[in-house]
Amino acid sequence: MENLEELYNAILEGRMDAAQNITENALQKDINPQLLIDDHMIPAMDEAGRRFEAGEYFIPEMMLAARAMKAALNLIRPVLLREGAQYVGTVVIGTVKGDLHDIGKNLVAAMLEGSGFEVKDLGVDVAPEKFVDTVKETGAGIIAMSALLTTTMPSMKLTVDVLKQDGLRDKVKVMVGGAPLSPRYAEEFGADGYSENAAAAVNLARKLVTA
Ligand code: B1M
Repeated sequence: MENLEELYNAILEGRMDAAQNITENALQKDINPQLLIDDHMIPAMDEAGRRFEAGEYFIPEMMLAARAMKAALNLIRPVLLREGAQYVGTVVIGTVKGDLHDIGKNLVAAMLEGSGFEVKDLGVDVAPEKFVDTVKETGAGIIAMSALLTTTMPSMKLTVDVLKQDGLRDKVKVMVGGAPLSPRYAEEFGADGYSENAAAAVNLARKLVTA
């Protein structure tokens, strides 16, 4: 059995090669990828955030941790895709304007793809108009927005406003997530749903396409 505690340490300490090796070995041994993500990888990023807040970590340490996390996630993504289902709908996803955090968004995108959604991933720092223009181009039924900073959350409401201005609000569902958000905040600015994590985001997207 792989020492999965080492995966936590490798990500927290920003050791990308070690994080990749442990993940590869674990996948070869058929260890559930969701367990790797939920029990080892996300807790490592949470601890990096705690250390940052406590002044024990600075931006370079956070960037190294993020790099190790992304490298391990890149190995897991194809496994999530292989377990995919039939096409259920198209989602336009991105991290909102001013925000560069993309690990949670990438996780949500990969799990949506693995569940049969076609995903148009616009990356990070996505302006409200860009979300809406992409909906017009693709005919997507859902916009999925991620924010990790309290200062960037208002961009989500601006996207809803642009949808309204363009007469598209009743044709497109809006779902949101990210650590500083809450169901109440999402409801207040007019989103159709909030989810706390990637698995819940898949369930929500499935509900929204049939609503
Ligand atoms: Co930043 N950062 N960061 N950071 N960073 C946080 C978010 C912070 C909480 C750290 C802290 O102080 N404890 C804090 C925000 C405080 C606040 O606003 N309340 C913070 C700050 C302050 C900053 C800077 C401003 C620091 C500075 O420059 N002074 C700066 C901002 C840059 C910018 O965006 N403009 C900054 C920069 C960075 C790095 C670049 C170094 C790096 C990001 C690298 C990258 O993403 N490529 C980074 C990191 C790594 C973090 C922490 C440590 C980890 C984030 C992460 O990846 N978590 C973070 C602390 C923390 O969150 N514990 C922190 C793992 C990921 C799987 O979880 O993204 O929450 P998460 O996603 C979850 C759920 O939220 C949910 O599902 C996922 C799990 O399944 N989810 C969705 C997310 N999106 C969803 C969408 C959905 C549904 C669910 O539907 C659409």
